[in-house]
Amino acid sequence: MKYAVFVLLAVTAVLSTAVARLDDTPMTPPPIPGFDYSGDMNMSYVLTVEDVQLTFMAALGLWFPYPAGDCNGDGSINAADAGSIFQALMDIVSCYAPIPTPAIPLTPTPTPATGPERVWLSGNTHIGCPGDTVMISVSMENPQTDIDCFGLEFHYDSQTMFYTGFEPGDLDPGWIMIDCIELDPGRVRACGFCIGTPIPSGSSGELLDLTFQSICTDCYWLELYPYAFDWLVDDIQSFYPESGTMDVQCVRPVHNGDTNLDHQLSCGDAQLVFLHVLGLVELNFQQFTTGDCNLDYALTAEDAQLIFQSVMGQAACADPI
Ligand SMILES: [Ca+2]
Ligand SMILES: [Ca+2]
Ligand SMILES: [Ca+2]
Ligand SMILES: [Ca+2]
Repeated sequence: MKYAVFVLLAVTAVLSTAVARLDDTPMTPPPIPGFDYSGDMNMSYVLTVEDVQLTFMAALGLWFPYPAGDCNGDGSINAADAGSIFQALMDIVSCYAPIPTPAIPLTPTPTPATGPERVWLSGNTHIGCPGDTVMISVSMENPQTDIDCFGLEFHYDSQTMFYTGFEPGDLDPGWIMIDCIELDPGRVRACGFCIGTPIPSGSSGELLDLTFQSICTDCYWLELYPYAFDWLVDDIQSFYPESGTMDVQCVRPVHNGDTNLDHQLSCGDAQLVFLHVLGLVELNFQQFTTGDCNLDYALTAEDAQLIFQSVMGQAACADPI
């Protein structure tokens, strides 16, 4: 009995110490002033995907409910705020309040040097014929870092193609939110986050599969167009962004003789081929393939002659017009 009383007293003492500690320690560290309703949940003076992730976690009770995360300004933090911050990242909406201006201007993050952790463009990097679908993948290698939150931008020449859509790649860890949007012509921004199950360090594979449509009507065969990655943020901010070039390869050539692309066959087409053979006129890849009337993958005086004869009804190009 004496022993039981002692245990009870000891338990009471431990409990009251714990309660006293709880009273001394605030549940939420005080927020930095000025960030309320701005969406900048980690109070870093910039909006990145981590702000969405932390707000989502706050809505689930897994993170401090700082008023910074109350993007829609309705006095509470829930998944809708996370959605609004995500849309703010995509330039679709703005949060209730702007992010405060830092007292000391932020220093721009230098582009990371080459390293084992990197992001690059994989797969087919040919732009193709006008109207063709161009499918490319954003690949990633993360030997050292778990990834549960990322943002990046893909920059390309908007004269060659336009963005049509995306799918998560084979590295998909079960994204809670993921999206890609063309912010400006030639600038696609991608954002995604998950909670609890990151892409584990030591992975290598495709982060995103992007789809474009070629509009490269004035492109020349094998002409090179540069692309670059930019705005690598959150878990991939120290990753090396590999830039490169895409080339033009039209895999659906039509050898119908219509070298000037006016949808009819005339002496002008034969003349254009002849001028090219003489080195007086440069032709783009589409003109080159249509001019190759005899389908020998070369543009010669023979093509000019054959086109001329086709106009006169005495011959025919490999493809009908
Ligand atoms: Ca932030
Ligand atoms: Ca809210
Ligand atoms: Ca023509
Ligand atoms: Ca030819």
